[in-house]
Amino acid sequence: MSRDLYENLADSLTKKGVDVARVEAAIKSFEIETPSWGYGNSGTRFGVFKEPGAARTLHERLQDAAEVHRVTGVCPSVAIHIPWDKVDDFAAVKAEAAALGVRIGAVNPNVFQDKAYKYGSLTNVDPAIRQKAMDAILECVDIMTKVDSRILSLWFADGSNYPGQVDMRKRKRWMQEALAHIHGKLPVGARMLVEYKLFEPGFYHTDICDWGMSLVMCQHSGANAQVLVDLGHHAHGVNIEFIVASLLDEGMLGGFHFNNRKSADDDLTVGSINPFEVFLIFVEIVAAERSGLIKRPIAYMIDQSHIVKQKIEAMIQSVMNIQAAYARALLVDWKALAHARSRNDAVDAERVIQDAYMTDVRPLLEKIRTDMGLEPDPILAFRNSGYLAKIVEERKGELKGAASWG
Ligand code: PSV
Ligand code: MN
Repeated sequence: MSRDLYENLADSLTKKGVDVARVEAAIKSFEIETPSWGYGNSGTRFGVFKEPGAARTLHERLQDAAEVHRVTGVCPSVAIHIPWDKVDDFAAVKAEAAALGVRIGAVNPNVFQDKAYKYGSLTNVDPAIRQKAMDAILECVDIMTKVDSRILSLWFADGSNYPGQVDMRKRKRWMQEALAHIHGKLPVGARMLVEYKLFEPGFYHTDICDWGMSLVMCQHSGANAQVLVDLGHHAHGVNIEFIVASLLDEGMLGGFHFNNRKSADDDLTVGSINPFEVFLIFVEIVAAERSGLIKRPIAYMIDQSHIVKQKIEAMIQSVMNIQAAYARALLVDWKALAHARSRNDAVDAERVIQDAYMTDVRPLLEKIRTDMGLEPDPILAFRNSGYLAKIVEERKGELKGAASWG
């Protein structure tokens, strides 16, 4: 890192009235959760593509997550997906994670892969299958207690493909009754986050298709239910930052699944296609923070399974992109923005936003990492560590009973 670049940046930011020490402290305490399923082999609808060294078990997935945390310093928690990460002894998993320097974050019940769920889980027309899904989710609630997780993260593939195929209103009732029941079983201090997705695998309708439906479900459930925004789950052109602002205003933004879409639910690296959108989302979050609107921590989680990029590198790159977006949002000149808005001066308002967005925050982030005892470039730190060569060597062959995406 060039110290000069940092000094110049800090100088010019201070001149603009930015409290650089505060910005640095905010970035240092900003944590991002990585997903266990991002470290194992995954695929497209057309097949699973195996990557040398890809994690085969929860144990190996935790090791990889710990490596991401080691080089970034800001990823101390790992989301798990059940049954992909199902093991016999979750108390041991908690201890193992702690020994690796991480902890278990959100628990995600998978009620979409078992053949029984072909026509839905909690909204299946068959009460026995609805019960099966309920049992699977309550098992996850149990696991939360064992691993000390505070978040149950819910996504449902439930939907239909043809007009007339299902009774949509009945299914809405089944879903809201089930979610309210689950809410009642949450461990003390825990929250459930309800994710929406506009389509896939249902192409005619999805039971929880958008943030409005998620919000309705949360409102029917109770005080510990909030909406989860997955950046990949919107139609083209949807203004996600407005959704974020609205949910923040309602106190209903629970968390994110970060990724980037180009065409559909592509799982691309967050900020790879539209970094400006990620920045604008953080502008809304920082604005809400400044207004004291955020009463419960927002869960910042990545939801990406990479095939084209090396999985661990892609995860590190995602973390860096999120940090950069947040750092830039912290540089917005709020006074100037308020002034421009009060005069209906759209040109000046946009200039304020652009000014923050165009700032090269890399020297700032590098300096922060150095302060934290890290290498300034986490990707290079990973590449130079020899970790990848080691896991490629160690993880040869399939493991019996190792569940995964593929
Ligand atoms: C569904 O597309 C989703 O976004 C949900 O969050 C799942 O849990 C995750 O992806 C699994 O890949
Ligand atoms: Mn998701």
